[in-house]
Amino acid sequence: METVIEHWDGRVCCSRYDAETGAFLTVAIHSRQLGPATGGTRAMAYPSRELAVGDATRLASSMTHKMAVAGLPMGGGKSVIALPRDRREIGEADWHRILVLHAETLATLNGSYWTGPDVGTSSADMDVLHGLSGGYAFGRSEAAGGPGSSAPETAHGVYVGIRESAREVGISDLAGRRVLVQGLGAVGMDVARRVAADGARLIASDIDPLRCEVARTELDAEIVAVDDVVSTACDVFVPCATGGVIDRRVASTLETRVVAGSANNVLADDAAADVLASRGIVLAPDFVINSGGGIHLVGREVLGWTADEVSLHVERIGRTLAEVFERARTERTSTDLAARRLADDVLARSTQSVAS
Ligand code: NAI
Ligand code: PHE
Ligand code: K
Repeated sequence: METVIEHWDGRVCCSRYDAETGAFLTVAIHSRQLGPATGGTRAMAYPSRELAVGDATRLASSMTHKMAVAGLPMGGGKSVIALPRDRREIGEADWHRILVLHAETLATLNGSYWTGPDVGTSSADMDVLHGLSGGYAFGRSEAAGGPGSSAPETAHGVYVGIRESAREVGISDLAGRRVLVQGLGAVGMDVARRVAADGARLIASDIDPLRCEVARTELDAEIVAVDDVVSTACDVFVPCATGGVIDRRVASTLETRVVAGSANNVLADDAAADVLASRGIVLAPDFVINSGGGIHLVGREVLGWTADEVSLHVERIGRTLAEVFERARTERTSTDLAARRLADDVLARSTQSVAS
């Protein structure tokens, strides 16, 4: 049988199953060429273990690109905890047991990989993982001596990236523009507030009606049903929910000029980026525009930066995107490929390849 690993150029992928909770845990280390691998722990239900491993490996590769393009001295990795049911339906005791098992793997990897928060995990979970693993978790709560959530700096970077991407299609001011935010979570709601403050006409969607209600009453957002998002016309589409939103078919019908959001692996297939490019839709590559959270975690915890220094680095996402767009123009490629080439150049220049 052909497996997902056959299509992956990473270094380590290890999984374990826990019969007691039904959790299937995977850690993927894609590269350590620039430094120890890092990437968050994602906990959610998956239709199959194969899909969970596929998500871990793809997301780990993306982390390698994210760290390289952001100029951070870290490699790429990711953890996926495939749960037997929705995260909200996992009891406290089971969840704690799952964290204990994950921490055991982190301790075994002994610093080759550092985790952090992602979909389905929080700063409080990082407090537990840090304590039980021997310190291999970024993003602990401030109460536990950590730098707190990565979401605000991720949102900051996405906002900077939206502005730069809009400029690329000739939109210098968001006032009066239709900005569609998919997913009103920690990042999406923050981005929605920022664009609303600029006078954008906010359109929003979430599977959680309470979050929609907040956006409607506080930000005057027009709410669209979850299934109608990709067929709703807008100037800027901001995917901040899960990945895999834009496949070849969606890319060929999307009514927008810009795609710029935080969702990791927003493209569902290899053709989607080319289809967007052929239609003149500017895509801000996910691993560039959503790097603010990684800059916050690695900046504060590895490089000793202050919050202000983190903020300054996050502002640079705008210039990096401008460089990606320029490269896509001159090399006649999609912005996604241009950004990958930028990452590959950084990796090729690095000489610290012994541990890779
Ligand atoms: P979150 O879990 O706080 O928010 C996600 C939101 O999306 C929730 O409100 C959820 O109800 C909603 N949602 C889920 N499926 C949906 C659907 N089909 N349609 C509409 N809404 C849907 O997560 P967070 O932290 O805001 O992250 C959002 C995305 O950004 C994720 O893909 C994450 O991987 C990515 N990201 C987050 C970073 C961070 O620092 N928090 C950093 C880099 C990427
Ligand atoms: N999970 C987030 C991301 O995908 C934040 C994160 C960055 C977590 C780096 C760990 C390490 O960017
Ligand atoms: K989270």
